[in-house]
Amino acid sequence: MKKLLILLLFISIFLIFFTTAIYALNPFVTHIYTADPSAHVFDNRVYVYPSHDKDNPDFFDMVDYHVFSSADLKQWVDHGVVLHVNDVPWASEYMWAPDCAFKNGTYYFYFPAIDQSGNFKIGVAINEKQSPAGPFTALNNPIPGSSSVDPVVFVDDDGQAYMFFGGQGMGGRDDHGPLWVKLKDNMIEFDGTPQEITSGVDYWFEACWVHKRNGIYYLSYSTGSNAGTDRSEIHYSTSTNIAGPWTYRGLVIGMVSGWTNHHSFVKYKTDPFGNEQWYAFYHTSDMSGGIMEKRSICVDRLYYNADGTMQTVSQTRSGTGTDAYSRIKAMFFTGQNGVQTNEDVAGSGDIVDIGKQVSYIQNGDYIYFNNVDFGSIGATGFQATFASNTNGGTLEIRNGSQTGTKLGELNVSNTGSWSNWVTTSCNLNTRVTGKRNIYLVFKGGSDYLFNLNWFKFLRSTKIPVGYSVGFKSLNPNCIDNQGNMGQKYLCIDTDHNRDLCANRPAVGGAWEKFSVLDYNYDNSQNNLIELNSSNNGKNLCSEGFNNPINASGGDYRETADNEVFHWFANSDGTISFQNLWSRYYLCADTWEYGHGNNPVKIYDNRPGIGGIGEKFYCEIGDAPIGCVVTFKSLNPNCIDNQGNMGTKYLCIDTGHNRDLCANRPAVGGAWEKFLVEDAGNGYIALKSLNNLQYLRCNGTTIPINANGEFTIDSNRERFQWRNNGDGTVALKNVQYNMFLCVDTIDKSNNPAKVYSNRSAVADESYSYEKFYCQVIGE
Ligand code: FUB
Repeated sequence: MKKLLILLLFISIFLIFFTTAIYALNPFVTHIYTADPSAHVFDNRVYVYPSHDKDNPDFFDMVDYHVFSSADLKQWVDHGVVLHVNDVPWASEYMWAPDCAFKNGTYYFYFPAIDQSGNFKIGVAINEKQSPAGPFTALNNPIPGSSSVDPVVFVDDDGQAYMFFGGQGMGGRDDHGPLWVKLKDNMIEFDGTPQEITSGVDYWFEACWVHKRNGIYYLSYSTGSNAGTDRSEIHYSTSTNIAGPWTYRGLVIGMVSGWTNHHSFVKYKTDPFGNEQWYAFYHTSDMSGGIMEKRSICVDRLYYNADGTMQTVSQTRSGTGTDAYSRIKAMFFTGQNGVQTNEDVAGSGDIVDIGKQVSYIQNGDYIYFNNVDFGSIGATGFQATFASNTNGGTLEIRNGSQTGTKLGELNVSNTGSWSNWVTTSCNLNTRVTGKRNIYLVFKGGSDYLFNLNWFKFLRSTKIPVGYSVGFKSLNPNCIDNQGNMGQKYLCIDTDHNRDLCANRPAVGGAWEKFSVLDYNYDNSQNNLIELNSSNNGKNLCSEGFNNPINASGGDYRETADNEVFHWFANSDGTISFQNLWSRYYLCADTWEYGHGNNPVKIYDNRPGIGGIGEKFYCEIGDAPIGCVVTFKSLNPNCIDNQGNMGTKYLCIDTGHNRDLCANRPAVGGAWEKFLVEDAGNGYIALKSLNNLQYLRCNGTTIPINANGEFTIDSNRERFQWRNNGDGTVALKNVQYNMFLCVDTIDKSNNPAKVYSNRSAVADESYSYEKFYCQVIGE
């Protein structure tokens, strides 16, 4: 048994490390062509089951399927080929849009293909090992009675599964509507004869998707050319009964760059307010320059109106966010000035060799990428792959705009030809953290300068000496002094004995700040540091095996007797610490060690979370400078200018007096957009994109937005951005030394003001108001 467990562990590790990691940016799969994404949440991850378009297709002659999964919709794993036509006894070709369903402890993979007699049928392949990532074993025969394409399987709340399928194009009949049928409990047979939906599905062509929300069934589908458009759109209908009748509702996803359109919708996790988050998966032909049979899958947010109707999906390039540390294919910029992307990538070098290159770059041109996520440890380097047959030029990396702060520059020289690709790196001038809009600005002579294939940032392996940081353990089994288990923040409260892993509202919030001191005062070349608590001015020490960090009533060593830690930057953006003297790793107590609610200890080489040392997520409070953001107050008692109470968005309408916390349909919606500007010395200013005025507070009694008291640039007010460590931020006005907050009921319906240390939000322990800041993509 033990051997079996070890084998399974080894296989799991193998699967984790030997699958391809890819990152979001639309399209979010760029190493192969993919289409027709069916997304589902299984085991708290999102799994996507797409078609696999060929690099050199002959119409849609696809032969196999890959599966992709992600826990954050940013970082994706390609689980490889999960089913090939050669392994399907009855199929001969055309492996089209698939889907997957879970029932009876088994994952069922449904796919259409052309059988030996040249007709489309729908097949089932099974994974009985409880793995939604496949691989799947095909049954010997297609589902009896099946025909046509695009099967989707919807399992209702009562466990009954239904298949919707069909298409008017190849494999279907010109005049028919979507087909649907119950599946037997065995999930591999129809329970009856498929029925046709004949009304309420206007413009239907193919590509059904069925989902349910608040008791309403949604049937969405591609229109082909039936809606009179050049290319397919996704429309939808609703019903209170899975059997219909269906009511046509209209457009939900507009045309994409190829003729086909095929999609799915999925609910995944909630935002910090507990609101559901819905996502739309679809495909475009952007990467192939519009070739119909070479498509790539994308994901964007999906929003509903209050009456349950769906808003049209905004198709963005930034998708769910771009990871700074993966290869970002240059052609997928958010926007550009001057460049072209009409040449396929070809040649030799370390390149992403499908899709287009950024070419015909001239002096002064630029491309930019919104919402690039650098995480909290940040980047200190940049890398790019380019080719040039001229004298090259310079690639400037700028923050927020084409004239924003220069973060670094890469000198690009002649590589011998326009298709001889060379990869080069440079250091950044500063550590770049948080989410940024990144501009790549090209400078040089009068020739074309160079072609760009991909770039990425290099994660800092240096410790953030001089920064004030907080640490959150990734260990989910940490027990705090209240006996609560979960991921906790590191803190060292002298008043308690078991606070190392508590969520203590210590100095400035839910997490304790430590100043990172360089042990050898040599710019941390050796990665040795001391951590000085901003709470009590003491240094973190651990005292060796089995002794808690903070035992014996404040038995801290004074700064003169510091403990020194070795900082390890893990490749996944976390860090681990090793005590230089004892050689033990810092870790938080875990349940399985059975120490009965013990405080944090130092263990010797304990296989903590994901390795030898325990992993900590290091948080550097940092504003997303250059990004456009919105703020929603977590204060449930905010009253707007209509007298309505609830959590509200921040806005500064000069036309009204009490709009700071109103849900005002301002620029672009119910919320106001602010540009985060760098105001120097680590401070920011917030500029409203509504009226181009700066957010100002004017002290304790004057409301933010009274009497048009806004002034521009020279009088902008500076705020300190504060990362609360729980997904929220607070804003401190540094002129008045007070936190921004919106009015509460106990303040007699006044407009928003800046109060000092006010117990705003329901939780009275906070002395500042929390805002949920959303960084807007494009
Ligand atoms: O991928 C092949 C076909 O293209 C699908 O089955 C259709 O829905 C269309 O997307």
